[in-house]
Amino acid sequence: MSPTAESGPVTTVYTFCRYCLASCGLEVTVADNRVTKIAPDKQNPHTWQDFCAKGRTANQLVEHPRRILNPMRRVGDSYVEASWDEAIADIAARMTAAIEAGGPDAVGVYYGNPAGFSSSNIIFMNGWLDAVGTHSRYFVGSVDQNAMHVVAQAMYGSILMAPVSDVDNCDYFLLVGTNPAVSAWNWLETVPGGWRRALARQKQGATIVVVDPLRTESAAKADVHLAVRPGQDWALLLAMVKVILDEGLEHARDCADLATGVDELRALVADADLDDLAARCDIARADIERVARDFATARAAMVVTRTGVSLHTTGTIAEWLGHVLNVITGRMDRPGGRRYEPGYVDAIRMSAMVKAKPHYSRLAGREMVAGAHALSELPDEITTPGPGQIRAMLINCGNPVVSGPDGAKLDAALADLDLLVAIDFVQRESHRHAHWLLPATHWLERDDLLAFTSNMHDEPYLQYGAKAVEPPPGARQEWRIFTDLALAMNKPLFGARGLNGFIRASRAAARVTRRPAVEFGPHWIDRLVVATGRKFNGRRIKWRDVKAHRHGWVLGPREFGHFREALRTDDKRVHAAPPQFLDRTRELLAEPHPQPPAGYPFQLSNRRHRHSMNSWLNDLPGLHPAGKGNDVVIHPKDAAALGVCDGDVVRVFSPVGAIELPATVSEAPREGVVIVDHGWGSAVFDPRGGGDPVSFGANRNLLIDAGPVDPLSQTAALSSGFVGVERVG
Ligand SMILES: Nc1nc2c(c(=O)[nH]1)N[C@H]1C(S)=C(S)[C@@H](COP(=O)(O)OP(=O)(O)OC[C@H]3O[C@@H](n4cnc5c(=O)[nH]c(N)nc54)[C@H](O)[C@@H]3O)O[C@H]1N2
Ligand SMILES: Nc1nc2c(c(=O)[nH]1)N[C@H]1C(S)=C(S)[C@@H](COP(=O)(O)OP(=O)(O)OC[C@H]3O[C@@H](n4cnc5c(=O)[nH]c(N)nc54)[C@H](O)[C@@H]3O)O[C@H]1N2
Ligand code: SF4
Ligand SMILES: [Mo]
Repeated sequence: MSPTAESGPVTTVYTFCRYCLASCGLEVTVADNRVTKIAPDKQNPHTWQDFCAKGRTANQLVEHPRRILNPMRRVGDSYVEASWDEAIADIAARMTAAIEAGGPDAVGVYYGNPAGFSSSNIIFMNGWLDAVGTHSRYFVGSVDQNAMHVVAQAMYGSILMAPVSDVDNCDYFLLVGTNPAVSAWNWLETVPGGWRRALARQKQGATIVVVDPLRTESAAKADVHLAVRPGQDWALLLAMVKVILDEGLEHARDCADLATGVDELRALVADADLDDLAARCDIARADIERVARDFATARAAMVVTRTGVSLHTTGTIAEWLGHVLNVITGRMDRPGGRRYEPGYVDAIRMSAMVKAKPHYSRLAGREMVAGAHALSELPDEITTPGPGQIRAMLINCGNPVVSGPDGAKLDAALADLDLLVAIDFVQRESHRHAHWLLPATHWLERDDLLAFTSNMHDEPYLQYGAKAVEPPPGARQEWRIFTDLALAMNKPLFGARGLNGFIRASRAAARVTRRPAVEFGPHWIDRLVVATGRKFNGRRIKWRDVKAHRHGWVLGPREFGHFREALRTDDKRVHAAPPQFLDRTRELLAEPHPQPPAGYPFQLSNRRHRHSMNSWLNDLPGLHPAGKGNDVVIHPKDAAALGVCDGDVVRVFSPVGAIELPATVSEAPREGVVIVDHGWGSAVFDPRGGGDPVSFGANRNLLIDAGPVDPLSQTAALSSGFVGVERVG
């Protein structure tokens, strides 16, 4: 029997951390329904080695002094607690009124990164959105991984086709725009302990190349560090493709058989000039040639691209060229390269079953990416009158005023709504104008299978995310909130007629039989997913075996040979040169070299820290000393020219905003680039106690213009906008 919170005064629960996709196995000690200790679960066969202070202090968020414990309704400038019945009834009535006045698109949603760490949340939220029939869907993709989705769709036929890294067999790592020493080896894939494993390969002779404008913790350990100009990875990677194709270093068989479009690539690179590309990315031509040759001729190699590549207006092309390098040098589905892990659930097939008609945004006219529109479009969609104008909005696990471009513009738009609902633990910056705050449960307080990340792990792996403690009585899981809203709005959940009646009946049956499991909920879906999942050793996985493997379960060996069968392109080949990417690259080649606009001579880049998780852990005293904020890191030569000394307070400004923060003078960034971590400057309010909001550091995304975006991924220049810097006082 797996222990639960009720089974005794002191219990140990084995589960996993759901802050990041490293998914570290945890051993959680519980006494009286309180978490007293969180340690790595060293019996977990797949993942615990990345275990960090964020996981260790997760109970501090559960016990956050400002945690919202019951639904709270705004009355004037403050909040009063209300019952769930009141909350659901009022929200449903106001959303229904918005729909009656303006159609289904009048109701919008933004869902952030943590939503992806709860299958029940994502599935039931989409069920509710389909019930409402709204296209006003916004998510974190346009400020994170959209470039990858666009590339995966065009090259492999599915937005979810995410190749995983075979780190332990790799001889040559080309890591572009990623800092795995800090962020762990994860994005739309996860290699637990990936950075240590790469360093172990390095000890055995492997080469690590890090491409990053900042000398990061990872760059410091690398054999080669290329300090690229922000946003110009596309030029660097295109130059490498050119060297490889011009010198005949490609993998002939894969170029002829696995991939289509290699001739189009040859034509593209024939039109590009190496010196021009080298000047754009500001890496010496000789270094580019050397790395390209070493990469192409290494026995086993991989390119890995991440947020440092995607968060620019050139992000999709750079992301694409990273995949191209892997494909043309024969790195797909080969040891030491990038593999496809089928996992126990075929998420690609599941996602292909949802056939949505393309939708173009009302004002910008852009098509959805991965089922959602771009965050940069949201403010105008709220404030511009006309059919389809958003009047009611729900924020599910997100802080878009801090995570997205031009936070001030979004903040003003959110203030203009007729209804803003936030589901979260605490009231943060983006929830400032909320009419309703709905208390969420933490992953320590809920069970979840998290099945659809199954093929992102670097080996077939399954762990049931058991809850460690019961949530506060007033908190609710998102799936329950979305189901209640669908029922109250009389809209059929999942757009499935008859389902609402069935849900009501199952609830009544659960009450009568006093068996909560009888109620329709995500546990039904979890069981179905496992029962219909892939076979291992010729047998289907049994639910009781899932529960029995408390420390997690490696279902079988890492296998090669699944990549081709997973392709969803019509011809089952990799499309190495999608025409829209060729066109966009030619556009970029025709553009003049990047020049800072007058008055804004620096490029603003970003980095992460081990103890921050985007915007949501920066106020925890267990992770950050009180009063700590972010700083702006400036190269000594730039600092000298500005007359700025280490510790001085400076103003960083752009055409759309300005922030003040202390300067750190350091040789880590390349000249002309200043670094400010995102995620800071988010107020944490006190809707229950009425205390003043607390806020640490500055929101650097106030400086990012939301106007210019990558036309393919719809991402703004989050990590390459131009700014000015001046000393204050
Ligand atoms: N300039 C710049 N901007 C960036 C980035 C960058 O590198 N540079 N990185 C981008 C990336 S990669 C990301 S992922 C985004 C993040 O962007 P977002 O996802 O919009 O923001 P987060 O800061 O992750 O905020 C998540 C919120 O969800 C809440 N939350 C956590 N767990 C739960 C839960 O289980 N239920 C509910 N209801 N709420 C929960 C937290 O309290 C927090 O308020 O930021 C992006 N923004
Ligand atoms: N500790 C911690 N871990 C995390 C997170 C966190 O917030 N904190 N967030 C999680 C999430 S949501 C995500 S998406 C992943 C992200 O994982 P990563 O993408 O590895 O995230 P970062 O550590 O920000 O690394 C991005 C690197 O890109 C560099 N960079 C910036 N601009 C450019 C550029 O133009 N070109 C190149 N080549 N490099 C550039 C930055 O200097 C930075 O070192 O991390 C996850 N893990
Ligand atoms: S936040 Fe830390 S403990 Fe949690 S999964 Fe990521 S690396 Fe592991
Ligand atoms: Mo992210």
